[in-house]
Amino acid sequence: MSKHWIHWSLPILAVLGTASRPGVEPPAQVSVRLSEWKVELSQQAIAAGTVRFAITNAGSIPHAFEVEGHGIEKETRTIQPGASDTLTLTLKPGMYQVYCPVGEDSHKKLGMDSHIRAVDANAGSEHSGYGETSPPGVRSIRVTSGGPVIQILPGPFPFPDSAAPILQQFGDEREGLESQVKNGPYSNNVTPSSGSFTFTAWDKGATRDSVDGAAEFTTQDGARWRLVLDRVQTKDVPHHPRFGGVILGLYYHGNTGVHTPLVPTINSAVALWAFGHLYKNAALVTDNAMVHVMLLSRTRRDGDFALACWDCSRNKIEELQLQILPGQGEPKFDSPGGFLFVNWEKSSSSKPAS
Ligand SMILES: [Cu+2]
Repeated sequence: MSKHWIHWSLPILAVLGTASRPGVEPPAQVSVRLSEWKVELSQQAIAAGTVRFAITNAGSIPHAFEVEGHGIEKETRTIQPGASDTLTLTLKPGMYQVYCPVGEDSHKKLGMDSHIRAVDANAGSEHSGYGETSPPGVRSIRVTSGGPVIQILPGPFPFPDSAAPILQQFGDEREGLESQVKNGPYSNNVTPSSGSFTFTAWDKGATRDSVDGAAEFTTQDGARWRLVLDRVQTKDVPHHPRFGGVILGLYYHGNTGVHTPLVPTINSAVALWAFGHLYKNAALVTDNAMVHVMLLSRTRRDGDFALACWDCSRNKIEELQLQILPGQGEPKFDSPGGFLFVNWEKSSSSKPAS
């Protein structure tokens, strides 16, 4: 970084030397490229003073750009895919956070988060009161199932009109998703089930996240299933770009433009994809089951457990969802729709002891 900064600082000092002649030199410019799910800057440091951010949305869904720090909190309007905008600010020396504010920070949590240093060029050194941001500590959550248990069977998505405009933004993925509108896993077609699910997940950043836990449940045909979680999936999953790792606290789905809109807008305490070992009536089915787990704001109502809201983000976070799909290239499960989807409607979470 510092080598990069030194290269960069020389033209900046030259600019400042002539800044007394107004109109001669343009403000220092930083190019910003937004995409799913990152914010890329042409440089991580710049001379303090007037800075013009030239922002391009190179992604496939709308984004925006916000600069925050030292009393500044300014953002662009929403920038459509392929469009550009600018933001000109006067930055005091110090560290600023730069991120995408779309989706109540869900884009930020998915990785659209960076920073830039404004450097006091006159001080002639890098020591102007900023420091490296310290890495966030390990965070973890323990989730225990509770309340009514239901199995969700394939059926139509109950909010097709709300999802339709969001689906327009999904490009290549749209066709696959549209077939799920008519017959997919987010349906009102539910049947009572029984069982339990307990797990612990650790958010250690990037590729080191981990998970430990097991579930047992009975499906509507009387089969007894057991799932033992093995490891966190850290690579992209179809329809879930950059959904690797354990994500604690995320507002997404529905109208947020983050992940499939064929799930109502929700707030989650934890979301993860993992691999697991799956057994049916004590016989191994696969060691590569693809597992999606969320503890989220309640999407289903008591009684018939129909999906009750398109925006469920303000409901109590107590619905535990477990979805299990066959591993890549493996046959569908012997279950309706070929998948397993079980909810525990009044679950709870806590911080593990260590
Ligand atoms: Cu964004």
